[in-house]
Amino acid sequence: MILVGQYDSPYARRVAVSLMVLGIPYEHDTRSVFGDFDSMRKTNPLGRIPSLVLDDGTVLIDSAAILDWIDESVGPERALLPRSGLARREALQRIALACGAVDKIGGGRNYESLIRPARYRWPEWIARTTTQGLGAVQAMNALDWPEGPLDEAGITAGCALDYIRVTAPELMPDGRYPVLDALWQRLTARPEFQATGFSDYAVPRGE
Ligand SMILES: N[C@@H](CCC(=O)N[C@@H](CS)C(=O)NCC(=O)O)C(=O)O
Repeated sequence: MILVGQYDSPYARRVAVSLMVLGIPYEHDTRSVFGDFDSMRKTNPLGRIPSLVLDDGTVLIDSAAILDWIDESVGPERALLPRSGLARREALQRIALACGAVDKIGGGRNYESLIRPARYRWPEWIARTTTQGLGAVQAMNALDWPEGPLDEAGITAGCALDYIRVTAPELMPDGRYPVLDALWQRLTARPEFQATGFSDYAVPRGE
């Protein structure tokens, strides 16, 4: 199978880390969602990442749908998301906060302030999406993140935190969110995170 999407996308990265945690081998297609837009649209009509191309040629799109397929493939004993009940609800809540923070800080603030040409930028929108993203970060910081085997909530939180810390470091200075500092340190030390690390935010900059 082929995972399409660079690891500076926390959505692509959470799929990559999940595949590694489960020991599922994959090839990595590193086309850029911006630089290879026309080619990317042939894989996913939305022109977004991640996609997962299965061995029979089927293309799965959207990280949640891909992770759902992975969990179903490995069976309930190894699935990374609890099957039902309170544990599932709590995990989904954590995933919603982590993905929501990325949507607002990445797809909102970063795209608006880094990609959109300066003359078209809307400061109020940047402020609003930053407030929303940081609301999710603060809510995550108020939770307990017990140590244990990597599951989908932890993987998604780690990818989101690393994305925010690399692309918008001024939003998460050391010490402001101590629970998340410790969680980020613990998770990014894991081999699956080390193997999918990134330090450059490879999107075109607006004028
Ligand atoms: N809900 C989607 C979100 C995917 C997403 O936002 N991907 C970003 C990269 S992090 C992307 O493709 N952005 C380019 C665009 O939307 O034009 C998922 O979970 O896969």
